[in-house]
Amino acid sequence: MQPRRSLIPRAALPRRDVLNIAAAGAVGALAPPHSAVRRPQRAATADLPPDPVVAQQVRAELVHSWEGYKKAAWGYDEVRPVSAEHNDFFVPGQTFGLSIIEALDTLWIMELDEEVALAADWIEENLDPMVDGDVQVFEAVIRLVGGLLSAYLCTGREALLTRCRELTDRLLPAFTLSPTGLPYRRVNLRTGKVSGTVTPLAEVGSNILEFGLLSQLTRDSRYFGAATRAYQAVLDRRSSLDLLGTTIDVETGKWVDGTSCVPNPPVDSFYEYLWAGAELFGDRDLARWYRLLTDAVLHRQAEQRAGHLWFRQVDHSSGRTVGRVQSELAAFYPGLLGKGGDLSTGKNYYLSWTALLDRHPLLPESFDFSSQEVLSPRNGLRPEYINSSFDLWRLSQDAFYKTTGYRCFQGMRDRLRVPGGYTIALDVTASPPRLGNLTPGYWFAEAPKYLYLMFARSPRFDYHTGLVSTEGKILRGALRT
Ligand code: DMJ
Repeated sequence: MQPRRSLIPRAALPRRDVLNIAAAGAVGALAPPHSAVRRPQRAATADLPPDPVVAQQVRAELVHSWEGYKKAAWGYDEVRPVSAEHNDFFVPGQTFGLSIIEALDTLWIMELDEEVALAADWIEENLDPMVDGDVQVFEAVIRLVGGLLSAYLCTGREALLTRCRELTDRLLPAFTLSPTGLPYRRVNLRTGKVSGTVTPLAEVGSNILEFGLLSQLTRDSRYFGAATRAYQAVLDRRSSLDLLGTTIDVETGKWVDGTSCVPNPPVDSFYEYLWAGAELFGDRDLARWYRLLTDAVLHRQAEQRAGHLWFRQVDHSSGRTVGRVQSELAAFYPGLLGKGGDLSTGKNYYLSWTALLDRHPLLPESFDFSSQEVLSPRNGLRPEYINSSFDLWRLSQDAFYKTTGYRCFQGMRDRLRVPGGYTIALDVTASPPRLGNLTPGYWFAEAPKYLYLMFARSPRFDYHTGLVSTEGKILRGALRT
């Protein structure tokens, strides 16, 4: 059976009680009609092996990097695969077993059940939610809280939900101690002391999925309440153009950097979570806010350059152009635009990234779209382009997105695979690319999972209602028998 689309309606959504988990998940609407868009010069379906072959290739590569992590860094946050060392992601000298938490639902989707058990056992026995150190709230939410939630949904192991709640309770002071409701950037998990008064937008508003779901599962509305208060505080501070800035002071509530840089970081997932929160909880306010802000971005920031669509940076009050930089992380936005109802625009933006991929088989971290100059030649083994391939394929069933997603994967496999796993690159403009020495935790959570889901037609994922977070964590649609 073909997977079906799952999108929120553009306008009215039924208001649902976030604590009513049975009701959540039923929201969905038809996609907008398929619109014709420019197609690239290059043949779309050439060189694509049969789906099961690609699925097995992707699974084998995930296993290769997972084995590299296990061998050199088991129990630590991240592996340095070239030197066979480990990296502490959150707090120097402390571990959260980040890669284990990031990988768990990917291992489960790939039916690597012995590895799933190993990972879940480690978490249950070793994860300390009261580490004496300052953790970045945003990263802890999307990676750890989200990872533990999806681990619970995939395995049904109650202890994983308990750990998740313990950890989230330690993060909550970042929200509850704030006079505006905008979260502080960091919190000490042991003492509850907060720090970091200037917070980027993505860090303010990338928690509603995890907190809302936790509220549903525990019947404790404090988490969802904290997330919605933060959103409301931001929306109250939008400009007359309906644009938002980049960073905000959580104590004064004033913008520190008033540039609207959507879809670049550090604002990217703020917008993603408005759409996804509306989808997951059927929340009308979130749907309305997503539409309002996205219309302003499309109106004020979209720009055609040499036949390609990009998004410039503008002052959020005046609309004046202040930059034409595009970060690789913005490559998630084609998929979001599609899911939010702007499929034709999403496809066009995807084609811009695909043209860049033709020139750089490993996408550079950032470039100037007016001069085409590469500003940062790094490649962080990032998932954003493949994330959009997955989203747009789910919406359209168009094989073009499989072909191009696979091409991106080949670019990584041919250049970033090392005996100890997969690594970031320091310079993709060098030939061969100059390699770094890190497998970021998100590698285990995202790109291989999106690719596998596209090609494997997994019986463990509900392709109609399935919903993943910004970190690729499966928060709805894990099919457990
Ligand atoms: C991931 O942690 C998430 O996708 C986040 O939203 C953005 N950055 C990384 C991947 O690049």
